[in-house]
Amino acid sequence: MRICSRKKSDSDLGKEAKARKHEICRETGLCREGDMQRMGKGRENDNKWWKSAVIYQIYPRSFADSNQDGIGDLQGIISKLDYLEELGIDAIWLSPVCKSPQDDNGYDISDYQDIDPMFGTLRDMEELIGKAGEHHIRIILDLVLNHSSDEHFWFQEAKKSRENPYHDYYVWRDGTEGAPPNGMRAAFGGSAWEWVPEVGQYYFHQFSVKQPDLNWENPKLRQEIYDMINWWIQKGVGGFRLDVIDQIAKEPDRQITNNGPQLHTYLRELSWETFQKADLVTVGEAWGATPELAKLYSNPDNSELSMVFQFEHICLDQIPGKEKWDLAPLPFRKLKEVFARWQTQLYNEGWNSLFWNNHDLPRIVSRWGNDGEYRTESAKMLAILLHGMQGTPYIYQGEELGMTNVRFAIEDYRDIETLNIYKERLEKGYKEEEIMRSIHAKGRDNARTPMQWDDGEHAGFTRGEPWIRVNPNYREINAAKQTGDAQSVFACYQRLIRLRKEYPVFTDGEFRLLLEEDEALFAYTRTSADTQLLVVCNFFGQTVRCPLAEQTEGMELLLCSYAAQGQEAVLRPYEARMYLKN
Ligand code: TEU
Ligand code: CA
Repeated sequence: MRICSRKKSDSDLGKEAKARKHEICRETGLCREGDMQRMGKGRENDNKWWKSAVIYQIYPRSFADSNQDGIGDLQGIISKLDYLEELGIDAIWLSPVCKSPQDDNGYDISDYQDIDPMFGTLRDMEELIGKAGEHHIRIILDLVLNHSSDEHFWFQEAKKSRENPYHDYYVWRDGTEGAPPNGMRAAFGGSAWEWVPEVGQYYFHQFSVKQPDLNWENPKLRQEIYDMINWWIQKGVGGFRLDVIDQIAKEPDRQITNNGPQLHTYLRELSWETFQKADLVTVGEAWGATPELAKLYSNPDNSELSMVFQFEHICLDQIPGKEKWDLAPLPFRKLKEVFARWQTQLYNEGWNSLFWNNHDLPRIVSRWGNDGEYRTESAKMLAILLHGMQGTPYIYQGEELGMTNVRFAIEDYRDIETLNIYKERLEKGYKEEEIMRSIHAKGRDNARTPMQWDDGEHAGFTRGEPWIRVNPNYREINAAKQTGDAQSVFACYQRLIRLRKEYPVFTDGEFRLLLEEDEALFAYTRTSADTQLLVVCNFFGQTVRCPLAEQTEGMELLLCSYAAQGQEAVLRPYEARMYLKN
């Protein structure tokens, strides 16, 4: 059989024997309980490397193009390792590079154990892991385990007949054409059910129709996944990001998508069979996480994951019952409340991830900052605010330069979600300007325009025709202009990364929110033993009085978002200051 017989080393075979033994244990339910008890004892995560690490996310197709076909690739990343080492990051999270028809830019995988030719070969991946290691950088892969591509061998088989051994790898329901099992909708628009006449059934897909959901209830499917992950661990990767992990335990009959009842049982088994065998970082994408749930996911006993990406600070402006495209003002006081709650609740009981951006989100400087007059100051302010908190910070490519959103015409967008929503909303009668306003504010392509390396053609990303247009502001905003400049956004990120290595208070200090009621300032302290960090940020475009002037007396000013020194008693527009008492 294709999947089982190839690409396996001798040591994999030993693991398989062990895995088969586990399979029997799982069926009897005996040994797993013992495993769980053993795992529940320690605080294995207390001194992990990833607690003081900073992780950089690369969206490979938009990072650097080595062969001038207009699409970024693995050799392109290898050519930029010096830049990343200069920035100081510890690990790279790579968005998916496995074989894929690219319906959703690689989040639709057709072979988990091969690289898409668009990005290079398996040899290139091995070279990247090795060379990154020489730069003290680990490689974190993106595991898409909720669904595969419909072009995956498993699905090709699964849709042949109900008796096919792979049929049960996916989620099927009987029905008649035109009458889906229920009214569930897919995240990218349309029904979540797709009819396959050959088998007389519908398959379930939470994302595009080319992303059929995998059936985690099937132990055979789970075992295939563990074998695949262990194969990557043996290649020397530093960890994994787990795509929409809170959706794997879906129960469509009860209309449950995320946080299904079996979720944490699956995660503990997954972790036990794979991640716990090595010293890895694992981060699950969990849109539906609350601090309570995050404590389960990131329990210090290491039974599940290192941490999750939660989105409460991102979804603040989401109107209940509406879509993300329905724009509403950003609530500043709520932002403080949400960060403070996560910082406080996970202290000693879990671990936070810290991020403003990823490949699905608009650029933070265009959202909470000011991407015009105060672009540099506000980009630095947002960096200082986030990197002073407890957790593992993530930087999304270009964030370290203060890259901004774009305002393209619809023809220039490439993202499946954007194109679908444009069509859907036009049909529903929305005005074109209104739809475009939403896309400009929230569209995922804001994050996906090519990395701005220099002021040459296509920003130095490619000499070919880029797969998506470059942001026209690249002559002003680019890496070449910032790397040698001590006042740049880049230099600020570089400094923040170094500070985290230098002072343990960044990793372990206890968080306390100050000036809770203030309408313009976000301020907090981090305290451990005899060290205290104090961060104060003006989130708006007006100069305000700083009520903390007394408290900062005698403290060392570590970092400020302005080049020129200001007055102690006031904060200029988007001014952030970070102080230390040692
Ligand atoms: O995203 C999950 C997800 O639900 C949203 O981020 C989604 O992309 C959209 O913004 C909802 O409005 C993950 C990946 O990060 C994303 O790129 C993939 O498209 C998606 O899963 C499917 O794999
Ligand atoms: Ca290329």
